[in-house]
Parts: sequence; structure tokens; C-alpha cells
Amino acid sequence: MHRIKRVLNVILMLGAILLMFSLFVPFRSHTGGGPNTRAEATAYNLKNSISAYFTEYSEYPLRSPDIDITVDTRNRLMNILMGSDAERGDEGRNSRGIAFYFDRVAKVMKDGRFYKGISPDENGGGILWDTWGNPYHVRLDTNFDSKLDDPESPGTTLPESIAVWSASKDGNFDTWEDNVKTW
Ligand SMILES: [Ca+2]
Ligand SMILES: [Ca+2]
Repeated sequence: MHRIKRVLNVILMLGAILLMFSLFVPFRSHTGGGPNTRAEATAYNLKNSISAYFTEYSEYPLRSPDIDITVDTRNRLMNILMGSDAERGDEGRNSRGIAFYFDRVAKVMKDGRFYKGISPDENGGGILWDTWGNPYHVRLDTNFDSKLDDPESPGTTLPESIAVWSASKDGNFDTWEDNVKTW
């Protein structure tokens, strides 16, 4: 009798485990969670931080009135968005020293490059790295015509003011089939 009960318990447990797997596996595949998902979330966070900057200062972090500026997420842009000491005060591009962009500290790759976050400097600025060890690219509507040249399709425009994209795993910005982008 006890033995039958034990066997029944084992069968019930196996059934529960199978059920959990059948629920859990499709759930995971739907929500992703892979490296592209993280890069995309970072790209949108950056876009939002630039929007917040715009709300605060009524302009973009960098000026370029004739042509929309394209920069990467090295110090020139990130020091401003992070409110580094170098950009505070009347001479800086973030005079109130507000931290618009936060992220975790980047990890170090075997070859010494960084990935997945910010490599901070001693002034409160830094460089933002994607999941694969490269900075993101950013294009801003700095000529204020409410559109951007489409980085993916030159000659066409996007109805966007801020575009952020990553080269993805191949590290090549020209191969768009894997690039991560915010539009
Ligand atoms: Ca424009
Ligand atoms: Ca690519």
C-alpha cells in the first residue's frame, strides 16, 4: 500500500514538473531575455534620457544647427547625459549637473574592452557599451525639422527626433539585418 502511494506521488511530481516546463518554456521564448532584448532596452533608456534632457534644457545635448548630428555613446555625449563634473556649471552642456542616464557598470571582456553598461571615469562621466563591446550610435534632430535621415536607408527619412542603434553581435553597423534600433 505504502509502495503504491509512493509510486503515485512520484507520478504526480513528474506530472507537475512536466506541466511547469510546458508553461515555462513557451513563456520564456515569448518574452525573450536574450542579448538583443537587453541592447534594445538600453537603446530605449538612452533615447528616454535624451528626451528628459530635452525637456529640461529645451535643446539636445549637442548642437549642430545645419545637419542632424550623429555621435556614439563615448564621453562627448555621455558626460553630458550623466552630469559629469566637466559638463556642470555655466560653461558645460548640463549646467545643473542632472544625471539623466543611469546604468550598471560595464563588464570587462577578455580582450580588455567593455560591454553591457557604463565604464565610468573619475569625473562622473563615462562611455556606454552595448552587449557586444561597442558603443551605440545616436542621431539627433539638431536642425529641428522633426525628421532624421534613416541610417538604415540613406535618402529616406524617419519621423523621429532621436534614433539609437547598435551594430549587434557582428560589431558592424553596416549589416542591418542584426542591428538593434529604436525605430
Ligand atoms: Ca532633422
Ligand atoms: Ca550588424
